[in-house]
Amino acid sequence: VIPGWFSEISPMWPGEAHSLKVEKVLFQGKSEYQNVMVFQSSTYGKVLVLDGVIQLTERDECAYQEMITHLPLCSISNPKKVMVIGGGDGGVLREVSRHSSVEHIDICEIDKMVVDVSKQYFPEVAVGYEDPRVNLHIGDGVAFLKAAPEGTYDAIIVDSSDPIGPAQELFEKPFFESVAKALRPGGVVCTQAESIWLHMHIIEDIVTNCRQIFKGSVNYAWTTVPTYPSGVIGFMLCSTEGPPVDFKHPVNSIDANDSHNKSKGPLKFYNPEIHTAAFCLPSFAKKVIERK
Ligand code: AAT
Repeated sequence: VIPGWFSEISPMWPGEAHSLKVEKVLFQGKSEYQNVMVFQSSTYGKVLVLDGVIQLTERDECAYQEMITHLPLCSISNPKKVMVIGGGDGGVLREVSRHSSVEHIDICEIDKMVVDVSKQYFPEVAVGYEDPRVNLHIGDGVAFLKAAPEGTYDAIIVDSSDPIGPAQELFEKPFFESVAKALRPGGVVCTQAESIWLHMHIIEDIVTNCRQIFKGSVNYAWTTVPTYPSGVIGFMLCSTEGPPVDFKHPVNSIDANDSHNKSKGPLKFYNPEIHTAAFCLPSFAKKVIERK
């Protein structure tokens, strides 16, 4: 550990640790679920850390939040009812609310401290909460979805932390079963699905489960996020039985002139070309994911 630097050390990426220079620690607290920290870094703006793991930085959050949201929402026409699991910082909400067809957004975040800290230190991310279509539920996403009425959502976005700690069950089969039940026929899910460089075994398990549960299509996409372990992160995108969804060819675009959009500023990362490209996999990953 280098004095004055934050190093992200975890058994989920043994033998390596990405470090950022710390200008100032702005917040440190312990919630019912995890340690919460915010610091000002020298080169990535403010950083949100949960249990020693980076959740977002101001500089590169766009790459993650825009992709985890627009990959599913631009793959179907006129999404109306959207559910977000996790994502307490509000960044995914900010992106969902760019879609003018959306009428109702539920979010279920387990940790109220993440919501409060984000509103205080990350106003440009937490701006997502200002949309009147958003309904915030504080609680466990697993229990929330289990209790959700069947066939309700057009899209479910699982913006979850890593499977050590409160998010563990969000990577397990019963959770994916609840997701499938809560979606309408031909509805879509996009879940945070870790790194092809570090977590091929986790990805393999997710793919196996999803192929059994989602009778529409099952795809893996990825993006670059410099401050996430190995600098890349992936998403599992699936659809339920019903009207077919071709995730690789977006059918829905984001209208830059829409009033919902003007107030948020332009997209920084997502465009239709990068949407299609995100599904191209390196050979070593393709071999494992497409064999499943
Ligand atoms: N958008 C920032 C990126 C995240 S945030 C993940 C969120 O999931 C956290 O706020 C955490 O409190 C919440 N969470 C964890 N478990 C649950 C649960 N069971 N129910 C609801 N919310 C939950 C993800 C960063 C990925 C990091 C990659 N290394």
